[in-house]
Amino acid sequence: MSRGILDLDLLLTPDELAVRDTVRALGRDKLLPDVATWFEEGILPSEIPPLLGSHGLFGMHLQGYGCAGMSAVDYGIACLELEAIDSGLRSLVSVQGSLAMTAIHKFGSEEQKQEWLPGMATGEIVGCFGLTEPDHGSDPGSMRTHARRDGADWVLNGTKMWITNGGIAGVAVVWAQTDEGVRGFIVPAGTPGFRTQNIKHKMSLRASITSELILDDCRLPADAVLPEVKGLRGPLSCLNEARYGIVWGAMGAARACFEAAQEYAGSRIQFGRPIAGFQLTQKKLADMYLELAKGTLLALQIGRLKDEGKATPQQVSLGKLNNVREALHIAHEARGILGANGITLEYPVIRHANNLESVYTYEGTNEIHTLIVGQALTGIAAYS
Ligand code: TGC
Ligand code: FAD
Repeated sequence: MSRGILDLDLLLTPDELAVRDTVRALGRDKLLPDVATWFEEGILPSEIPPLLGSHGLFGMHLQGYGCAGMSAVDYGIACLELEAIDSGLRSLVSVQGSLAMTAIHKFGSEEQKQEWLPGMATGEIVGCFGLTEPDHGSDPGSMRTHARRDGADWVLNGTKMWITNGGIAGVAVVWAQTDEGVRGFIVPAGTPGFRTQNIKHKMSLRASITSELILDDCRLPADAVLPEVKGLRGPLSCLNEARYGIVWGAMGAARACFEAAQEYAGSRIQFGRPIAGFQLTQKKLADMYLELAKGTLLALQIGRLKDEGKATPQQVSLGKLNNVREALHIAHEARGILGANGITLEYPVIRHANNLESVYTYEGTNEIHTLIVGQALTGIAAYS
């Protein structure tokens, strides 16, 4: 959040402002200086997970097992500040904390929690979350990956696609069809029959590793299954947590683009005056600020509801739908204001704009969240 016309800082407590300042300083000092290079080279340096872990950013809203036990609003603010640097960094935190750790925390046995969560909280172990498949994205209920019993063991076969952190993960949470419905499995890296392959040639989310997970007669012991959930409700309830982080995070990317455009417009002279002095530029900046402020208020409202235990999946969908769509508009407008400079990595705008194309699609596409909101408004499901 930034002061701006509305002075939204007034809505935050001193503790929340302290979280904001800590993560903002981490981003400014340790991440921003190199993030464009990571994006250009398509890498995520191995020291980043432990760095973020040392700041308590993994599973920061979870209780116990080395997690920071912070509020939903604290977590949202951290997502915003990280995504103001790069969506790939927020993705790392979302997938680690809100998807992989949350699945184990919510649905794992005590032994599974003790074994995996402390190392994931420090970032020593990276986790990934395999739901999407090559032929089943928006409709994960049709997944083909399956697990069958063989004595006490489970044997998994199938392919997961577009999996953030896959190639660097020490552990994968993989969702598979079974005779009892969809179940979650903990698959340690190095398990025979399990391998990953990184996806190349991405033009978006380049400072993030995205991979295919291949399970070929991958044999797991009986205690690899998450015991506390059966059915699609399992993965979908983890998605609520990660989608919530995106509601805030998207406003971070939007803020970075808005600030870059505002500053550029003030210093770029054309026709003898700053381009900020043209009415057309002012309309763009006014509209961008308006959507940034409205989206941040939406995120805060959902966060406050979440901290009261009242946030619904439909509210989170409303936030993801609006904030990612508007962040993408803001990024596109900012890119235009920067003229030719808008297409280079010397400025953050094209990087954010490209990243937001992924954010628009993952964690439920723009269309899927539209349909979730449509169903909430009409009572009629229109997915199929
Ligand atoms: P449907 O019949 O509606 O529901 C099946 C069961 O799930 C329950 N449920 C939910 N539970 C908790 N939270 C939610 N948001 C839930 N939505 C549904 C539902 O109550 C039911 O439970 P039960 O016990 O009655 O069986 O399922 P459907 O097959 O019709 O699907 C509905 C739809 C389309 C909304 C759902 O499939 C969906 O959300 N699709 C989008 C898939 C998606 O978002 N994938 C994301 C993959 S992970 C990712 O992208 C990570 S990106 C990296 C990063 O975050 O940075
Ligand atoms: P599709 O489902 O094939 O959709 C294609 C188009 O059709 C979209 O516009 C969609 O909105 C539209 N469409 C589909 N169904 C309907 C409908 N009923 N009505 C109207 N329109 C519809 N997945 C994971 O499991 N784990 C991860 O860590 C992960 N990380 C990702 C990282 C990146 C960088 C990306 C790009 C994706 C990641 N994903 C991950 C996958 C992501 O969740 C899926 O891409 C997403 O759910 C959409 O699936 P799809 O790409 O197969 O598109």
